[in-house]
Amino acid sequence: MSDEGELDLRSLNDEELTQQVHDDLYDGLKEEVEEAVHILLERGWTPYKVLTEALVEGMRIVGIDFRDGILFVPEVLLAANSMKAGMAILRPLLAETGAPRLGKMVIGTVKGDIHDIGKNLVAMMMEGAGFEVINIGINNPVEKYLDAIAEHQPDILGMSALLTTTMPYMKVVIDTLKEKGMRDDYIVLVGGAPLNEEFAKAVGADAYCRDAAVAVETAKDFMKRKHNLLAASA
Ligand code: B12
Repeated sequence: MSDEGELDLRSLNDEELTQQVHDDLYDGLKEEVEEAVHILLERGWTPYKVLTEALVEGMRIVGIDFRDGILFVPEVLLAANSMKAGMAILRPLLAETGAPRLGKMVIGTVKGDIHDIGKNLVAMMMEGAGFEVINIGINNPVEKYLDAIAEHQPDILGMSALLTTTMPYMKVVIDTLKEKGMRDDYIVLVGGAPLNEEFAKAVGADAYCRDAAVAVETAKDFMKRKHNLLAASA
């Protein structure tokens, strides 16, 4: 929709409004996306439903047209900023569970890679599930991961990569952990669109997670195992 912003978003039903969010995200209309997120929440949508059905689905469509050469970097940047604005509204709501802390995670995108939407989404969902998350941002060389691990002593290390050229860097980080005899002290989860399970296994990660919901389930699983092991050895 490229009209003069005259469209009254409140007059749309849920389905039309969701469609409109996809269009507004595509067009990089940050304020419209923010308004629609507020309206969907007011209508009783859960933050998770808004996140997945309105925002993530919208970004998926952007991804297809980027791949096909219909959208270019500047447009995708605007879309990404709109997505982030929507996520910023949802973040405190998702984190508001009051659940007891399940564990601690350090998460960051690897060196050479500046994609951070998926990583931030995982961070948000993990917080929402009760994990303490230290998000170390994008373009992280191995030293940054090591510093964060030393400082925060997490249970889980999460690495994100969206490029086939940057995903091998995960192995550099894991190999460094091995060299230092620290690999088994952490649960290493990896994610990003070009990865898969075989890759995760090949680089020595504990698991590949295809999305944020799987990341939460996988993290909980591993934490349960860790506690059982600790209990057994006590
Ligand atoms: C948005 C975007 C950008 C934005 C990034 C903005 C930002 N702040 O993130 C901008 C415009 C900057 C960008 C730049 C580039 N991009 Co780009 N980008 C995308 C796009 C369209 C969407 C990515 C996204 O945000 N998806 C939405 C989120 C929610 O999904 P997600 O990232 O996959 O994350 C989920 C899971 O993967 C998983 N997950 C992710 N991380 C982690 C981490 C852990 C620990 C776990 C457990 C799970 C997990 O959970 C997440 C949530 O469910 C993708 C297309 C695509 N299909 O992925 C291309 C894409 C990744 N980009 C691509 C390219 C080529 C580039 C550029 C090289 C373009 C250029 N010519 O400059 C640059 C590289 C910049 C760099 N050095 O990093 C290619 C990569 C191709 C390849 N095979 O390597 C893609 C696939 C597009 C394409 N088909 O051509 N890009």
